[in-house]
Order: sequence, then structure tokens, then C-alpha cells
Amino acid sequence: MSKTAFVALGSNMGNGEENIKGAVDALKLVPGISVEKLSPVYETTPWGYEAQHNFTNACVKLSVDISPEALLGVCLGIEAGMGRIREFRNGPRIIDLDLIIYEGEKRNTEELKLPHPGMKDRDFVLVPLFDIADEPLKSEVAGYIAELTEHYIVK
Ligand code: PH2
Ligand code: MG
Ligand code: MG
Repeated sequence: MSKTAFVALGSNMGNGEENIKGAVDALKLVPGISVEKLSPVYETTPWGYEAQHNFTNACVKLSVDISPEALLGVCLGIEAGMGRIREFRNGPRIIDLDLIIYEGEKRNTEELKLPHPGMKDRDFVLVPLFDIADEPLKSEVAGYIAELTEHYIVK
């Protein structure tokens, strides 16, 4: 049986919207992954390290026949293939693909945390996730959005 997974995307180098579209196109080509929904894209101010360009953020809903670890590997491979260079934590990036939810699976390793604990206080993850989530996840996400005290979405 296929499983549902959500990947949060972000970019703040070059054309963010094109980079996100490029990453989604790359996901579509991977055997065992089908892209079910893509959220609207949002312009957001940087969280974590502030002296950098605004981000473009979005979220995709996937139907997958591969494991969480394999999906993480696909995400990292797409980042590398698009030329991502990791300079410092929370710094500028051409593309970031974060596996945040994988149906029925929990992980708590350095490489992979499921569901991703950081998503609960970041509107740039929660709002696009809300846009494409089905119940009961949608209501759960709406609850987290209502609790937010910091806001990063510009438009
Ligand atoms: N990603 C980060 C660090 N800061 N800020 C915004 N607005 N959007 C992001 O996707 C983002 C960030 C680390 O992955
Ligand atoms: Mg990230
Ligand atoms: Mg990442």
C-alpha cells in the first residue's frame, strides 16, 4: 500500500519559485513517488539566521512506495543535483527539501525526525501544509497555526 508523505520546500537563492518547481519536477521523475498536490508558494522572511534574502516556501503531498529513509535520500539527492552547497546552519540555499511527515512513521535520529518537531512553530511550513492537508491532519495543523506567536509569511 502506498503511504502519504509531506515534503516542505524552501529556496532563497536565485528564482525561488522556479527552484521549487524544478524540485517538484525532479520528485515526479522518481520511481515509487507520485506528487499528489502542490501548495501555493509563499514569500517569507528568514527564520533562524536573519541576514539573508527572503525565502520562497511551499509544501507537496506525495504518495510513496519507498521508505522514509529512501525518501530522505531522494530529497538530499535532488538538493545536491540542483547544486546546493551547505555553508552554515539555516543559511542561504538554492533548494531545501524537508521530509516533515510520513504516514504512520516516527523517527528521532540526527538525520530524520518524523513528524518534524520544528514545523509546529513555523508558519512557512504550517500554512502551505494546511493548504494541501486532508482531515484529520488539516485540523491539527490549524490548531498549531492558531497558537503561533511569530509570523514569517509576507505574502
Ligand atoms: N529554512 C531554514 C532556515 N530559515 N526561513 C524561512 N523563512 N523559510 C525557510 O524555509 C527556512 C528559513 C532552514 O531550513
Ligand atoms: Mg529546512
Ligand atoms: Mg533541510
